[in-house]
Amino acid sequence: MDLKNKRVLVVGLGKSGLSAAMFLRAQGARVTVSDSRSAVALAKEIPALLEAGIMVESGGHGLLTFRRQDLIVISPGVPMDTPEVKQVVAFGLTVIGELELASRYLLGQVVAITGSNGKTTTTTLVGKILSDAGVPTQVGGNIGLPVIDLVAKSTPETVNVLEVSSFQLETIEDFHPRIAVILNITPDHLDRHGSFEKYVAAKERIFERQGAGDALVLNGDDRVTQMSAARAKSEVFWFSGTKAVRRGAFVRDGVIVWVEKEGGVTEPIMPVSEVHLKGAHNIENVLAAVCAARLAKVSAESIRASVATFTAVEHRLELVRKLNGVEFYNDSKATNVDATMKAVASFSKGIHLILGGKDKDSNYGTMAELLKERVKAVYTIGSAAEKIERQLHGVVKMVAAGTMQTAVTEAAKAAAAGDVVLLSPACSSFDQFENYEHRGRVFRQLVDELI
Ligand code: UMA
Repeated sequence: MDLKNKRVLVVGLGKSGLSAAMFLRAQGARVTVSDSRSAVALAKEIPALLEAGIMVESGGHGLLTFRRQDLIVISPGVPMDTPEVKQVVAFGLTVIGELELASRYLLGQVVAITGSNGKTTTTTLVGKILSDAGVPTQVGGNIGLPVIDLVAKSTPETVNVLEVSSFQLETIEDFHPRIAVILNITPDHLDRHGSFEKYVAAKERIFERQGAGDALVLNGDDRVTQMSAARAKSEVFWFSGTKAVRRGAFVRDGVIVWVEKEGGVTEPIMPVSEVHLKGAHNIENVLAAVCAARLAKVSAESIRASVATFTAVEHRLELVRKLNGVEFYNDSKATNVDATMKAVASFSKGIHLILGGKDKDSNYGTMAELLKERVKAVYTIGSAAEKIERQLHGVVKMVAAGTMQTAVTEAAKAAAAGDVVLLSPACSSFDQFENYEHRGRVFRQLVDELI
């Protein structure tokens, strides 16, 4: 792809946009960036861009700016139905995402991992297993490091382990992972995609360029991903926490095992008791990681050693503190209902649950039965609070906390020894925080300050 002197517009000036703009400029393109935020809000980014010879449009997107380009690269957070984007697509202009741009330059193989939940844990674990085994490995993507930032250090021997989101997959063209993993698909981001079907279709694009010789790893216990298999042209491998699979990874008599070929030898990997992650959902993540690692030819012994020394990733069911017999868990990454249900299911009872944030057109009522069984009280925060209170009315005790500070104080006051205070909000964070990491850090700090 020759970018020299090409006019390229980067839409959105977050992490992805900033990295993409600098990369494009280094390739000799004539780059403009366009962001809906004001010049004041972008004061930190603008000087370096101007210095690099990049033009900046702030405070909104101008149709004329969009129409003047040879190529448009959009950030994951910018929807394809943004009016200016829709117009130029209709006009015949090429619009790709940062993931697509990066994959055209990335050397080596790609292992791509998607799913509604568990992506970051599984991506981190696969990265650890490969690098522990001596494979030259890079980890990036939705996990927080734009893929374009991996290009410079990639070599033909590199294995690039990428966490990919439905937002990123919406704007691919030739992205082609050697190994693709779909962990699970449950309703999320319906506000952006418009319907569950469209969300599933975006996720399934992870394997649209795969063919014979590539591998697709799917969850044998997930009704939606089971159906994806019929559309795959690559070799399908399965993982299951509940039953034996024909090809892939599963648990037999308390031991994680791997079967490479249908009817082939069952190879023991490790006892489940050596996994130091909480919850049944994390066993699924480990099984998926085992599939990816065995497909990348890492030995069973090496996988076992890596998994046994892997502990929880930040903001994912992370134990913050134990105070007067009460455990405080930070699960700020639980940004949808399904993730929260998995977190709640990891504790038998006595849970004080902090819920809320920015709603994504979710149905909180689906949690009713589980919450009734295990949760002592729900503390609502953020703009989704009222909807949550309405949908869970009469199910459990509700405390309208409003802010994280009040929620932590009230939950800590009410919790007795043996109880758990769990931040697992089922919503995104953007109404009160910069992102889920910021929300998790605020929670951790408030918990650390409790006396
Ligand atoms: N913006 C516009 N016009 C719009 C919308 C946004 O100009 O119509 C601008 C905003 O003003 C802002 C910029 O776009 O300046 C933000 O871009 P972005 O939302 O794409 O954010 P990045 O910082 O580039 O982060 C993105 C991912 N964000 C999203 O998908 C929303 C990060 O995933 C990812 O880590 C990063 O790229 C690196 O790859 C975050 C996320 O929330 C963690 N992901 C979702 C999830 O996991 O559920 C999908």
